[in-house]
Amino acid sequence: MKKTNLVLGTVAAAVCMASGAAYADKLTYYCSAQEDWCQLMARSFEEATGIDVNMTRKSSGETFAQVRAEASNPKGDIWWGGTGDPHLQAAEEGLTEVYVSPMRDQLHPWAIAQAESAGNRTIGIYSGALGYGYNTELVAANNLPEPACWEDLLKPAYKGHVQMANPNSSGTAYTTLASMVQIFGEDDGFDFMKGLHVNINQYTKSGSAPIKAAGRGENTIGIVFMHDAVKQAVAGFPIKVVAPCEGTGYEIGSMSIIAGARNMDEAKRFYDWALSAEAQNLALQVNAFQVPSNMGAETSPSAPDMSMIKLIDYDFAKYGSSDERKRLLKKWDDEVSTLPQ
Ligand code: S7P
Repeated sequence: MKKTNLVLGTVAAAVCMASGAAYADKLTYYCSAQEDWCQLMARSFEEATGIDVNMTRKSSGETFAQVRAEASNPKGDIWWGGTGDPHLQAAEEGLTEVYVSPMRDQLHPWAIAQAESAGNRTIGIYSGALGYGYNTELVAANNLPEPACWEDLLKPAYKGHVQMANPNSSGTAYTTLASMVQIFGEDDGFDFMKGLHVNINQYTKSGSAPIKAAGRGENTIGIVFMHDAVKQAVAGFPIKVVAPCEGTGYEIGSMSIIAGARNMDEAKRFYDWALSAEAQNLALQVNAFQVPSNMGAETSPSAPDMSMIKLIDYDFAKYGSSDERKRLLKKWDDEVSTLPQ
C-alpha cells in the first residue's frame, strides 16, 4: 500500500514537473481534536505518504472562524476533527469542498448521514457523548454533594466550582449550549445556562481544558465530552465521569476539505487515509476514546459505552445550520455571558 502510494506520488510529481506546474508534495492541515492526536495523525500521514504536513491545532469554533476569514484566499487544505456543527455550518456557507471518498462503504451509517446532510462537503470521523467529570478529592475536601444530573450543577454549593469553555471558540461548549436547548426547550435551556453562569469560575477557550484543570486539582467540575474526562481518569487523575441523568447531547466529530485548497490532491489523500481503520486506530495510542467511524476500527474498552448513555436525538441539521448557530451564540453572548456572577 505504502509502495503504491509512493509510486503514484512520484508519477504525479513527474507529471507536474513536465507540465511546468508547481510541484506541491505538502499539506496544510487544520486540526481541532486534542493536540497529541493531531500531531500523531500528521506524523503518521507523513510516514505513510512522504507528503510534508504543516499542522495547526485550534478549537472547532476558532478553526471555523479562520476558514471563513481565509475564504477568498484559502491557506488550509484539510480540516480534521472537532465537533460536526461548525463543519456543517462551513458546508452550508460553501467554505468546504464536495468529495465522495472511495472509503465510504467502510463507515458507520451515522458518519455517512453526516456527509449526506451536508451535500458531501463533510463526513463523520468519530462520535462521543457530552457530559462532565469531577475531581473526587476536591468534592470530598469541600464537602460537596456528588453531582449526577445537569440540574445538579445549578446548586449554590457549586459556586466557583464549575468550568466550561466559551461556545464561540469551542465546539464542546457549543454542543453543551445546543444540548441544553434541546433537553429543556429554548427558554428553560437559556435559564439553565444563566443559572450555570453563576457557578462558573472560568470560560476557557478550549473544550477539554476544564477537565484537564480538574485533573490537576485546579477546578472541581468540568463540562466536557465524556471521552475527554475518561482520558484524565485513565491517566490516573481522581476524575469521576458523569452521564447526566436527564440525558445528553453528542457530537459527530467531522472532517472537511477546504474549498479552493491549494493542495487538493494531497487533501483527498489525507481524507481517504483518515477514514481507514488503520489511521483511526491511531486514536488508541493517545487515549482518544471516541467511537471511530470506520466499522473495522477498534473502540477502546475504556471508551464510554454509547448504548448505555441516555442520548437525545440531537438535531444536527438544525443546530449545525449557519443561522441557528449564529443566533444561539449571539443570544448566549447577549443574555448569558454579560450577567454578573
Ligand atoms: O479530541 C477531543 C475532542 O473533545 O476535541 C474536539 C473538540 O471540539 C476540540 O475542542 P473544542 O471544544 O475546544 O473545539 C472534539 O471533537 C473531540 O471529541
